[in-house]
This record gives sequence, structure tokens and C-alpha cells, in this order.
Amino acid sequence: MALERLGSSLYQALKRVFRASIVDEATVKELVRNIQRALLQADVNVKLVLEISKRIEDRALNEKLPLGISRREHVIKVVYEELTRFLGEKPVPIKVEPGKKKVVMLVGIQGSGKTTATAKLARYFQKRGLKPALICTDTYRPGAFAQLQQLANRINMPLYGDPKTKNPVKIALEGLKHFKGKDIIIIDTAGRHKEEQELIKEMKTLEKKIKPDEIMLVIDGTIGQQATVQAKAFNEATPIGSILVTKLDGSARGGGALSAVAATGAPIKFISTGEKIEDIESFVPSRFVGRLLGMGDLETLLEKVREAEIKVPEKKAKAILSGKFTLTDMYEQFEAMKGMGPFRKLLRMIPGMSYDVPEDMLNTAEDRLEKWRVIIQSMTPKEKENPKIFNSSRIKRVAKGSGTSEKDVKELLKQYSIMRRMLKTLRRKKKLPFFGKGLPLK
Ligand SMILES: Nc1nc2c(ncn2[C@@H]2O[C@H](COP(=O)(O)OP(=O)(O)O)[C@@H](O)[C@H]2O)c(=O)[nH]1
Ligand SMILES: [Mg+2]
Repeated sequence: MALERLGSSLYQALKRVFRASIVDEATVKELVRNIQRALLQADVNVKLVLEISKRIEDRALNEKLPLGISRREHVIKVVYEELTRFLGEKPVPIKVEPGKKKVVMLVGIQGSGKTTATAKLARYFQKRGLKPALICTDTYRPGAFAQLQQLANRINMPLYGDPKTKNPVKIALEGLKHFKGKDIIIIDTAGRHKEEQELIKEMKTLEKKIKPDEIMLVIDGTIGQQATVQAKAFNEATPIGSILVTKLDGSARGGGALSAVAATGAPIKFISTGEKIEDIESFVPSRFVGRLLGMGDLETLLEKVREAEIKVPEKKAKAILSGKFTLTDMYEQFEAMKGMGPFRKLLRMIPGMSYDVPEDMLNTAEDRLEKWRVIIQSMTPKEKENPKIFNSSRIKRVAKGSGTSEKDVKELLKQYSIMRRMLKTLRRKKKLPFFGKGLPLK
């Protein structure tokens, strides 16, 4: 996603907070300035940027700390919450129930991605066990029916249309009759217009005659904050409207488009992030922000950070901080991670780790965790405390004892030195996510 750039600048801004030795007014002000810069680069409207900065700064500096939360955690929480609010309330999902024919009509200016989105939406509901069907009412653009037919065929989706008829309303009404038993019917429209007024007028005519349950405006995300004009006109014109923002993969302006639409109060229900039929997702601001920042859901995040912290006794953590990290410590870390979900997921959720841990190390760690634990169990206390003493006969013995191969043991030892090196780097950066509580990190 091209939004990655926004995500990574926001993340870099937060990272400074993770790393700061103390979190004070200057830290918060610097954070806010960096967030502003990141948002402006993503084409977010200046006024909106000022609004969100003010809220973040006010809350981060003045709000009373919730019980058991450090200033640092609180600042991160505030940023997360304000970005989420910035992208709108959690939209009410389209209620689709088996047998209750829900009719959704897609409108939008030419090239915004309606036809593609029609197929994507159908696929979305199909994957959830529902029976969708499509109607093509684009009688304006030659080849429109063929385009949708091709997409529909790929996902085995029934499609109604008639390239020879010129009357879109007639096709729509016939199609609705044709698809009586379906759960959701998605209507693709022509959208031959290049500007809002005409589009809205056309939409109202269709609305009156076709009477859909919901009208979804498809907005091209690459237009950035300009999306506000369409979204505003649309939101005022129909009470049954929702929004689907497309092409968020191809543009650095996606953040601008999303925030502009959200600011009009129009509910964004879906976003599309690629040309493939599967590239659609329901839009949930909190989830979106979590992913944007590369840190998952906030509640889970804070919870897991604390869990991870509690598992390491302070004395041990201090020893590790002061430079000692043995295989016993590594084993205890593995133990602590057990039952906390996949290693990768856990690391992703910890601030300061999500962009730092090399991908291949995550993969290895996830796959080998169990094997490593068994290998370490087969070592003598001396070996665990001082892995340097490993030679080929010791490796052979441990491999035999643990029912693994010498290659496995060597791999573990290599992994151990990688982890040790990583801890050293983290230590230098003054952020040690696993061993945070009560240490000089706060
Ligand atoms: N990269 C990317 N391209 C998209 C996306 N959605 C649509 N497109 C492309 O945008 C172009 C116009 O899409 P189309 O559905 O025909 O727009 P319509 O005129 O509104 O029906 C096509 O080339 C699509 O492949 C998206 O989310 N990402
Ligand atoms: Mg089309």
C-alpha cells in the first residue's frame, strides 16, 4: 500500500516517543510537529491537520493519566485514538441476511473504479457465504457489460444486463425481478460524468426509480483531499449513502482522501487497495490505524506489552540490560511467549519492534520455537550460562539428547547470537520492549 509511507512517517514520529528518556512537553510538541508533517505529505487538508494536532497536544499534555498507564503509553494511546477518530466513526456495516434481498447501487464519476468495485463487493459477500448477484446498467460506455461479465465469470457470479438496451432503469428493474432469491444485489451504473452536480442529479433519478436500500459512492483515492467536494455533495443528497474509496494502493494521497471524506460525516464502508478482485476490505478506522502504524489493535497491544513485561523478573531484566543474555534467558523468553499467540503477531504488536525485526528472523522464530526449547532443555546448566563453550562434541551430544540434528543445534546457537546482538542494539537505543517495567526506559 502506498499508504505505507504515511504509516512509516507516523511510526517514525512515535518511535521518538518510545526512545525518549523522558516524555515531557517538548517530546509531545516534537511528536505533534512530526505528525503534522506526515499528514500534510499525505495531502491531508491543513485545517484538519491543525485540528487533530491540537487535540493530540491537549490530551497528551493535560489529560489525567489513566491508572496503571505511563506517560509514554498514554501519549501513544492518544495518537492512536485521535487518528482513529479522524477517520470517522465505526461505520454501520451493510446488513445482509440470507433471503432478504438487499439492493446496493454503486455510483461515481467515470474511472473511479465502480465496475471493479462491483465485482469486488460481490466477491466479498460471496466469501462470507452469501448469495450475491450483479446488474450492469452502464448502457453508455461501449464494452461496459463485457468488462463486468469478464469479472463476474472469474468469480462465478450471476450477472444481469442487456448491452442492446439503452434504458438503465428498465434493466435495473428487470434485473431485480430476475434475481428474486438472492441475498444482495449490486448494481453497477454508468457514471458518465466528470463533475459532481451532474453525478448527483443522475443518482437522484436512479434512486427514485430503482429504490435501492443503499447507494455507495465510489471515490478515487488518488484525488486526495479533493474528495471532500464529492463526499459532501453526496452526503447531503442522500440519507442512504455510504462511501467506498478505491486505489489506495497507488497513491500517496490516500490519507488525504480518507480524512477528507470522514470529515464530511459520510460513512466510509469499504476501501479498495489493489486491482485484484480480492483487494477490498471493510473499513474499520481503529483497525486501519493500527495497521497503518504497524502495531495492531491498541488494547491488545498495551495488554501484551504488560504481559510480556510481567513475565520477566526485574532482577533478571537488569542483568540482561547490563549485558548478560544467556541461553537460559532465551529459553525463558520462549516460555513467556508461549500461549501468547504467534511470535510474529506478538512482536508486531510491540511498539519499537514492528519495523525493526528482520522478516526472516520472524519466520524462523515462529517455525522453530518449539524445537529450540527442546534443544535448550538438553543442555547442561554450564552450557546454558556460557554458550561459548560449545564445540562439536557438545553439539553432537545435545543433538542426540534432544532428538534433533547437529544442524538444528548450530542454528539455535546462531539464532542466540543474533538475538544477543539485537538486544545489544536495542539496549543502545534505550528501548527494550520485553523488559520495560520499572527500568530506566520510562
Ligand atoms: N490500482 C488500483 N486500480 C484500480 C482500483 N480500483 C479500480 N482500479 C482501476 O481503475 C480503472 C477504472 O476502473 P473501473 O472499475 O472501470 O471504473 P469505472 O469507470 O468507475 O467503472 C481500471 O483500470 C481498474 O483496474 C484499485 O483499488 N487499485
Ligand atoms: Mg464502469
